[in-house]
Amino acid sequence: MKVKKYQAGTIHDAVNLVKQELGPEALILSTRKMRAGKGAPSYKAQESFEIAAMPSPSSTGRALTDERDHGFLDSLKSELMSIKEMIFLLSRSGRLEEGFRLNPGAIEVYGRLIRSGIAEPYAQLLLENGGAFKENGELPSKDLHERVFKEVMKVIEVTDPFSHDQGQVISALIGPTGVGKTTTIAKLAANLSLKQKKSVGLISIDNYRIAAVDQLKIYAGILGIPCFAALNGAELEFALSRMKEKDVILMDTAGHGHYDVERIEGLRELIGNYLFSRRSRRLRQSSPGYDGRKGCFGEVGPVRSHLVLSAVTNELETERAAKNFGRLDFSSYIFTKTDETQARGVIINQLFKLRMPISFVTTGQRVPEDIFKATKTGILRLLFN
Ligand SMILES: Nc1nc2c(ncn2[C@@H]2O[C@H](COP(=O)(O)OP(=O)(O)OP(=O)(O)O)[C@@H](O)[C@H]2O)c(=O)[nH]1
Ligand SMILES: [Mg+2]
Repeated sequence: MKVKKYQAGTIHDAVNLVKQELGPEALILSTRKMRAGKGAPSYKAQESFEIAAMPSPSSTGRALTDERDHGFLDSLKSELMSIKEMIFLLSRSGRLEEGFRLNPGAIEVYGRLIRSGIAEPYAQLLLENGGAFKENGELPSKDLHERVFKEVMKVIEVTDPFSHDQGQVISALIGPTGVGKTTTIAKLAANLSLKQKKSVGLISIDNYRIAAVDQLKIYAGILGIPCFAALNGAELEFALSRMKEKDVILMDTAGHGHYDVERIEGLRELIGNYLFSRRSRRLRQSSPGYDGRKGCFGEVGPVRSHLVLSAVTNELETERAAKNFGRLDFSSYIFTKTDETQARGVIINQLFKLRMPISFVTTGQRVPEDIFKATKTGILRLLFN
């Protein structure tokens, strides 16, 4: 495959040259700025831009003969950018245009961020913070990639709700309907009891679907752990008191449409007194029965809630869900269904909207395999591999 170089006074003109000669499917290998006089042709402009590109293999007429060809092409394509994509990015880069003029290599990194599903304003911010547009700096593309990845890592915080050794841990999974709360509880219960050898109990407080309790009871039966249904305050208190000795109690809650504020409030009435709450801690301090050390009322608790969000939900809905479920003072995000999309940037977009640690990420329907404890590098891999 033949690589050709194109030079012009502006990045747009260089792109147009590639497009005219190699067509919109051409693949861009590199972009760089050249200073006038140093091997650059004598354009009127003081600097010029060079793009190395090659025709798309599918347009050359050469048949892709074997699997290796396809594999090579796939990996190449995921690294490179087509001329169509570059034109698209340039046309939408707005205030970044000047930045791309200073450092054309940044376009490749920007393309990678956008392809991962990170929204444009956040992608721009990450590039800026990574130093892509410093006056004096035309960073080699590899360095810039690394610096921008570091910026992405700075946005990610992680936590493990079950790691600390402060007595019983009670976790409630909350979130919109169908995001995978019950399945995630089953995965967590299996991993905690079978791998980490902790004693685990389950409580279902789904009072909207009869089948919901059965779904959880089936998992509990397989694992040989107790499971209680609690549809009101008294039943919840009973369930919690029966499992006082357990290391971990996992609470499954009914999925609520995130616009259904009334039902979210209903759930808060049920578990609110047990909830660990950062926000209302000060307000509660003087209330009778409040244990300031634990951060909740009563003998049991605190219950920490974790918001389950699907990676296939769009950015706006995810933000609204986080806002409305914020009434339940969640302590972390759990992102599910990351296997159902390749643009997982919704995770980063949500962190920009509301910074909160991520505890777990799920990657498929298999119980208990398809889950991993959130780590910065694990999430970075998920986003860019
Ligand atoms: N592809 C994929 N599917 C998942 C994942 N997690 C859960 N699911 C599937 O999503 C569907 C809904 O899962 P549930 O666990 O019942 O979801 P829920 O949030 O408890 O649903 P409600 O209780 O009705 O609100 C099931 O078909 C699960 O197998 C995941 O990580 N990837
Ligand atoms: Mg459920």
